[in-house]
Amino acid sequence: KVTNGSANVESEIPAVAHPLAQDPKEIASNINYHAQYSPHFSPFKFEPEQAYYATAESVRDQLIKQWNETYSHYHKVNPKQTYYLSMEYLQGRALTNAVGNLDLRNAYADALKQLGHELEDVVEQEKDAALGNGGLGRLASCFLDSMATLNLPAWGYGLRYRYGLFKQRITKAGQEETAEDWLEKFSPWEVVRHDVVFPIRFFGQVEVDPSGSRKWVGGEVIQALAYDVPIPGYKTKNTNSLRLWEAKASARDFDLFQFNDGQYESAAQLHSSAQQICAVLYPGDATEGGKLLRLKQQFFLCSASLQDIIARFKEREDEIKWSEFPSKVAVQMNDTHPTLAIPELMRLLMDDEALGWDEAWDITTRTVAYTNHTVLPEALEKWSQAVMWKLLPRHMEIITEIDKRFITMIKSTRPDLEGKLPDLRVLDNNPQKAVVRMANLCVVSSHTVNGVAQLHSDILKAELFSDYVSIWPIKFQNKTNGITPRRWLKFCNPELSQIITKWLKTDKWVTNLDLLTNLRQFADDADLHAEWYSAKLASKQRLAHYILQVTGVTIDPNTLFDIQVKRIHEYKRQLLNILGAIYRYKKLKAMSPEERKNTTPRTIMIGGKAFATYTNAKRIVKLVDDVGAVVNSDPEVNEFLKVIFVPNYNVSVAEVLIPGSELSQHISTAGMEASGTSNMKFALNGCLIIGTLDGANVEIREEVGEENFFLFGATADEVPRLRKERERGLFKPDPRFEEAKKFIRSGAFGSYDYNPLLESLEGDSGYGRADYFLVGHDFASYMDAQERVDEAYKDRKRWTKMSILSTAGSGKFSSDRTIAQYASEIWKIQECPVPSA
Ligand code: GL9
Repeated sequence: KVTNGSANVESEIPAVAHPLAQDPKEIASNINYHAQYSPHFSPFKFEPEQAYYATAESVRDQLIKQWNETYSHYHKVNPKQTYYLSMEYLQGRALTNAVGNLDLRNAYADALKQLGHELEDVVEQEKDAALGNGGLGRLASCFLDSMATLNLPAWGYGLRYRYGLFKQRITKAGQEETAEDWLEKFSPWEVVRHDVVFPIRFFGQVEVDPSGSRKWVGGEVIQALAYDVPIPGYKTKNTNSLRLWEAKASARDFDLFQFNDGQYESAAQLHSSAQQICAVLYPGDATEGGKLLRLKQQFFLCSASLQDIIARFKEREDEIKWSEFPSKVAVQMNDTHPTLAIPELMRLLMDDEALGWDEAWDITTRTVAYTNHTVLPEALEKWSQAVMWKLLPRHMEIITEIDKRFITMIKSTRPDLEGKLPDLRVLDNNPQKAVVRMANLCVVSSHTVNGVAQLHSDILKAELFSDYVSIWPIKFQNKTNGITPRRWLKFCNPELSQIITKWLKTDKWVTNLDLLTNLRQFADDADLHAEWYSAKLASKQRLAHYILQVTGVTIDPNTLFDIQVKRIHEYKRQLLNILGAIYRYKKLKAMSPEERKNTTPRTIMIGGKAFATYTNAKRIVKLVDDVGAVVNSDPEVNEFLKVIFVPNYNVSVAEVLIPGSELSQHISTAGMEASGTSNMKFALNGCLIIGTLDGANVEIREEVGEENFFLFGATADEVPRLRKERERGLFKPDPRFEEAKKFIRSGAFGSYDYNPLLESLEGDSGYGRADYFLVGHDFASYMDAQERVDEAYKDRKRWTKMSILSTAGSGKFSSDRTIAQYASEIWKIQECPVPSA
């Protein structure tokens, strides 16, 4: 018998590698093989950590086989392929997802049992790959899963950051950030490709030869080295790649002479400059700082990816016809971060492949498409022209030419828009601060521009991009976001998944999520209600256990679990949530013990990371934690209310929180959240939403039915008028709102200085924009909606029915649907399934 602590010393299971083992016994041998022959640790130890690495390597063998077959199949068929360019991927953990998609979960669980381990404990050893900030990065990861599952020939391209998103700790001072070392040991999910290396130039100058052709020379040249991460589809052979670039200097750049001369730093100067490029994930979400480095990162991604794409195009054509490039290549830019793909493709076509401007422009504009993910003005990227001329002189020439030609086109075809040219141009030549407007460059150069939810796409067309719409009416589309039902239901909530499969008499919903509508016919069935309720309770217990582990606070699974998890941002209005909680606490305090018994007991959980220099966001984190400390230790009311700040929210924490939630808050100021995607995850897991008519909430409410959605707040078209009225002092606050603020001022939650937060609501700060996010305006309708929640929760039958209908109405929000629409309406690519043997 194997004991936990040595797999290969006492084991009766031989160490044999069966790369494609299906049978638990063979899989166990295979895991054993890796424990012995890929000895990253002493082979005499087989604790969960070693078991994790050996298991991951065994799974990787399975993936590599499929991966090679996929690559050679695509190579043979040579279909049009999509290349998804993104500065962010929030992959989370890979093991559960990989064994699930390979349909080997039970076999691996059995195998590990034979080796003395539980799969559940082993998967916990894996660190999250957090190469992204939030929704935008997680969307990219859901898209990769769907592209592989739909057998689409597609690649993800990104950067291999040494340190991903920071780890958040909550201390007396509030949020503290530390580096998250996801590569501390190593990642078994990446394969370094020493044969895939491209030179990336920075700085330098443009040289013109006698024939007049231009070339970018000089400066510094750094190497981009590929690391590939296999992306398995669900129950399909197709296994695509996420190719992450790492920056390296070559040996040639190491000055041995200088080094021997004792000049260690200058000898390795390019090495250290290379190391900086992929050192950290840019914190994103509208920030200053590290600008040049960020621009270098963006160019590094674009240049390496396009060189790779062009190399593959050339390799697969017998005779190179550049005009066919757009029928083999679709490039999708995930927000404006990879905009430099546009001038870089132009440069490669003109300067390296000797094409003329018109031909290169035609190819580029038929190849690239752009997704916009936000209308927040501070997030619309603008790069200093001066910095760009220095770092990328040839690209600035090209961008200037694009700008010039756009002006000429407007003057000759749309003289009515001439007056608007200063806003529509790519270059903003304001002498104080001349910049390149990346969104404008994207719109001018892309064949398609899309928003990420219907409301957001409508706002783009009516406001941000309205004049462009009049120039190119068919360029603009909507692609409502989606989430992968594999990670976000089947794997994270196996209890509920089994119930769904049982009642639908099929598990086809996993790849055809619309089938969930068939649950509607059972929405009143008492047996389903009993099963549904007990699955939810089990998930709540698991969540309560997790909360106890990470915060030391005991929460009661019989209370209403109310969750808001997302990046901390004023527009997302965590402040509205906590003010509501404060009012609830105050009211509970004023009640008699008898009265309290008639209330709906709640556990409010709030989690999310605040960007390190976003002080108001950090104050919100501190306030939530302070309120929790007071409420949770108040014996008079803590049976009826608890407030928890959930630390270090990330993908794997979400996988515990979402199945265990009953109410979730998506309460952004209308018009500001482009889509939101966690709203979809909660709804899919039978959680009800309290929310505004913003982003994808609008569509979720349509799908689940308005009676199953707790709606409140101003609508997007009312917001501008309300802001004006607020500034003119026409706003009459609800007394409950005043009471909650007063309670904070009274010092009830400690002596921390909350005045800046309160002032942001009241407008006597230097902002000049009183309560820009309309927390005060929406407070009354928010509290009314919360009362409707309390009432609904008292009736378990009613609540369970609403919960079932919520899941039943979530079919539309599968990323399979989203990706199928991108494939047919933007990329024009077809599936390319790898034949089975
Ligand atoms: C975002 C939007 O804010 C979200 O509403 C949207 O759901 C996602 C995906 O389309 O994109 N845009 C954006 O910059 N972020 C988003 O989440 N920010 C981060 O990812 C931090």
